[in-house]
Amino acid sequence: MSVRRSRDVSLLVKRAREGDPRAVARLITLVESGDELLPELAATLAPHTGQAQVIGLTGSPGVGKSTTTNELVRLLRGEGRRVGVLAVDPSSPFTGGAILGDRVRMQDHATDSGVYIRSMSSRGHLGGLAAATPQAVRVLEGAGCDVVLVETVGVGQAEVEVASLADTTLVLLAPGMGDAIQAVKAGILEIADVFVVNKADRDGVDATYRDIQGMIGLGERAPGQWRPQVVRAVASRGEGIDDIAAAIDKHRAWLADTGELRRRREQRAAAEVEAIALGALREKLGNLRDGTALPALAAAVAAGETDPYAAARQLLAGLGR
Ligand SMILES: Nc1nc2c(ncn2[C@@H]2O[C@H](COP(=O)(O)OP(=O)(O)OP(=O)(O)O)[C@@H](O)[C@H]2O)c(=O)[nH]1
Ligand SMILES: [Mg+2]
Repeated sequence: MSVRRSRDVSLLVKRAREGDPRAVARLITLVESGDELLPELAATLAPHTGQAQVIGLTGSPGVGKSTTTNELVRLLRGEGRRVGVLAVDPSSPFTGGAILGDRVRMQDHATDSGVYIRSMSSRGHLGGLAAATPQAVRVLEGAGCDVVLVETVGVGQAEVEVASLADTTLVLLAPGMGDAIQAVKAGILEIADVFVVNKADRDGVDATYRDIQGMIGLGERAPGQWRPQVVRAVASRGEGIDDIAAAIDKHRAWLADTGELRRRREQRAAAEVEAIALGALREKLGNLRDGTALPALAAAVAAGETDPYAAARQLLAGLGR
């Protein structure tokens, strides 16, 4: 059977580890669609994961995430590192047009076998993108990527969740978009390890830079806590990319020195386990609701034969089965 349609998880993982991009694509498709093979896939990948550096990029539409990603890929490839890129669209239920744009902007690396670029949407995954993305990151790790870059459009809570799966999260801003204020409102300030004021070739860059520094200054930080770095860039000209990389390295060193890296990863794993468990519970509960258990209990409660707490207890007991 062709790799593109294979359901042989061991074979696919083996091929992916050998660098076959079609096997990687197939595995991510399985993740994206919430395939029933996911538990087996996760188990097969587990021994090969936990080492890659995960970097998140988020920010308003058009702020320059893909352009910056493209430049970071170039830099990382120059260092000989294998790179995976996930462009995650939390808003679209299917793979849409924005993704095409990403392909175009990242096509510099289209023929480089050390780079794997993939767009993702939350087509069918039980826990949505927040649950699917970490699995996709694992696929890329399992396929031998040293660094995984995750790009998400900053349009709501989803990107906060997705960005929080990264070791280091970059939040991109651009002059004149009111981004600094928006960032604070959307709770982005809390997830940003590095702010990139992109499009620094435009008017108003100094004001944006000051705004964001001001916002950071207002935040309370215990001694030794990370203070978000602010870097200017003109991604479309490849300017400031070294500074972004330096800020990422600095954050990486801080993560390692303070034990925060491990703490973050464990926190993430906990969230992931919880999301999967909740997804399974919700599904079971849905089955109960559609079945006979809930209607029967509801009738009993409505008739005063039992109380809602006892009924809920019975319903929960039914979930264990
Ligand atoms: N002037 C200027 N334009 C830039 C800069 N960086 C990126 N652009 C342009 O901004 C546009 C959007 O860039 P993208 O990298 O696609 O932005 P994005 O954040 O990935 O966009 P979405 O994925 O659609 O949210 C493109 O036309 C880029 O060429 C920059 O530093 N200065
Ligand atoms: Mg993009």
